[in-house]
Amino acid sequence: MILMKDIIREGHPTLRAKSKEVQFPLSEEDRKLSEDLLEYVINSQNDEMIEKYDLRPGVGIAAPQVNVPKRIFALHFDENSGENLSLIAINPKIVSHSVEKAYLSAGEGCLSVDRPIPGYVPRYARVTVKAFDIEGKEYKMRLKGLPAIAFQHELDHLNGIMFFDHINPKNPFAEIDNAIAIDRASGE
Ligand code: 4LI
Ligand code: NI
Repeated sequence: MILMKDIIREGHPTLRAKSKEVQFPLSEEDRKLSEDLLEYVINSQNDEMIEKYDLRPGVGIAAPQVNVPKRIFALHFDENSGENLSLIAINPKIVSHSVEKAYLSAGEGCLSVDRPIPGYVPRYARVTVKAFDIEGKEYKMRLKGLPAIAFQHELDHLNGIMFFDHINPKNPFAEIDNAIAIDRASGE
């Protein structure tokens, strides 16, 4: 299982690398990695598991964060977050997006960043995405709210981009044109 000690932090070069496409059928290793990533986000939202293994909560984690530069990430939102979505995304892409933007009014956090970095992170408010699951089946879905934000945050990891790269350095809380603020962790 993935623990906090397995997660690389800001400054590690893998977080700035462009991750490689994954080939199908998935190797046993890639399958295990995919399942471990999803298991981490599920466990990280469970109070007993947090306490027992000293996990930091997250809704998303990407393979490069465990020092594997492959295009895989996992997202998990349970009912309490107002969403119900659990996915492994392999070779993911955004096929279309809204003109409207969105940002978390509380800012973004990242399992690979140990300090709070204040500021708005502009994202697309709605995205239509495509990815492959572990069986190699392609799926397509439309996301909004926190899932849309998290998908873009994790996709950025596969391209060596960190959330704070998007923060306005002059004024981290500068108004973002044509954007909606997401206040609750669930969005809307
Ligand atoms: C406990 C159990 C307040 C501060 C509000 C916690 C279950 C921040 C928000 C959670 C913030 C769960 C989250 C992300 C933010 C802040 C991620 C709590 C886990 C809220 C997820 C990837 C950015 C995603 C909304 C600096 C590790 N997650 N909060 N940002 N939650 N969580 N991100 N922002 N301010 N990061 O962090 O998984 S996109 Cl579900
Ligand atoms: Ni992150």
